[in-house]
Amino acid sequence: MIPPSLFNQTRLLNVSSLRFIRDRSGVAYFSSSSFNLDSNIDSLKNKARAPHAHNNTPESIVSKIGRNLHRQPDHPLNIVKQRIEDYCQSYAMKKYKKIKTNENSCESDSNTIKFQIFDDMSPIVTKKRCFDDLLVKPDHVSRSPSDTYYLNDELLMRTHTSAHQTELISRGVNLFLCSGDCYRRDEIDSSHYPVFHQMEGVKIFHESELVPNDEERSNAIIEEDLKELLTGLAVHLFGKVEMKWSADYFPFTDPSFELEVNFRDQWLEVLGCGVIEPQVIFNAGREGSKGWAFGLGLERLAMILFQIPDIRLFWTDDKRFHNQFVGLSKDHQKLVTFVPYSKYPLCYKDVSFWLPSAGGNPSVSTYHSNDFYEVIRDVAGDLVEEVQLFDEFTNKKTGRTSHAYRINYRHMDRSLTNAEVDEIQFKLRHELVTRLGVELR
Ligand code: FA5
Ligand code: MG
Repeated sequence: MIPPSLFNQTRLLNVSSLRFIRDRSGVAYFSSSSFNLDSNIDSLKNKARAPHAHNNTPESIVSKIGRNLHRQPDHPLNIVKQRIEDYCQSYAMKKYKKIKTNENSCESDSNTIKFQIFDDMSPIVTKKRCFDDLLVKPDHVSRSPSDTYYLNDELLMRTHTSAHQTELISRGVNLFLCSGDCYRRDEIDSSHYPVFHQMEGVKIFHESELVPNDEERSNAIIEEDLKELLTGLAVHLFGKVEMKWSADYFPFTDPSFELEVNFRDQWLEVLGCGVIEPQVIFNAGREGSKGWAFGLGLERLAMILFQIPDIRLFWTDDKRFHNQFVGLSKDHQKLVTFVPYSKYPLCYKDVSFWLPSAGGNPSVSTYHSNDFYEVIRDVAGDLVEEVQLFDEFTNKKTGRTSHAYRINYRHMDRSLTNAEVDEIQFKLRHELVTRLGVELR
């Protein structure tokens, strides 16, 4: 018999790509790829752990591989994912006509009328798919090991679901939604987490939907459709909320936009999107085609939808969190407002240090604040709610720079004792010296 957890996973899969595999106990299941069963999660994790001089992916990150929160029934990320998919399908049914490419073929029928859903593509991708194909310049900061978890010189943990754009477009998929866990060495606060979930949407237009030989008008049609879909989605999810479109920049789209939604009196960026650069489509082997793409942050949307105040909560095992969402993966209308079950006291500690200097030159430093955040995550995990740089100065005589940070500690499920936090802070100070070479002040 298929265990319930696996049944739930297989139930969500795209039937066309099912295949038969066998797990370690000899029980056979259907799977859409080799990545959604425990044994394959293990092999992904082992791949991520393989020693390499440029592997900068710590165990705290590797342990998140295969959690697949976006596919767990009744998890808020799964609920929001399903609601988006539902909305997009109904938009497609209304708006996109079936297109016959020629009299004898209805090849594009299934592609254009419904979004194809992908939600179990491997989070380990090549540098080519994640950056090169998307025209991210070789020296762009998003590629640097201070921002990205590398496994070796070729493979990395995907930093965005856009890493699947050229692969899927090259396979001839013209309308798709692709969700998955993404990994970034990022700052620490209530709306950033090093592992988060995105949903990519892509539509490649058929030439009959555009204006022949008129790039400007064709791009206007693409842009209008993109914004209509996404504005409609925001209204569908949230009803009346304050939102604003702004111009943005991505190397793989032009023009590019971001959408922000007002959440608890702050603007929260929920998505990036734009008209796909012709060169990206060329890289996918589909020269001359045109389309749009978007990337949604599923945590941010779920935070707004359910009023979840802290991004760390998505990873908790606490029943007081999960019980509040029971049944919602099936019931797409029901609205739930998350009721915080606790707000345990905050405990903050400050740390200040001189940055390490490079090659004996005090005014040049190898230090990157993302390295600092990573050490904090390794030592204190989810106990850290927020880290703020509150003082920075350079000593004119020595040329050395000092940083002072405030670290807010708070457990989501219980109170922390002062002694407990002191011990973590002590360990942290030690690790900062040994791993980053800073001089504590
Ligand atoms: C991207 O990742 C682009 N790939 C989006 C895109 C796709 C643009 C297709 C154009 C076409 P950005 O870095 O802004 O863009 O991230 C998109 C969304 O992911 C953000 O709006 C935010 O909602 C979410 N996000 C990004 N970083 C984090 C993080 N550390 N924690 C939680 N959510 C995050
Ligand atoms: Mg952005």
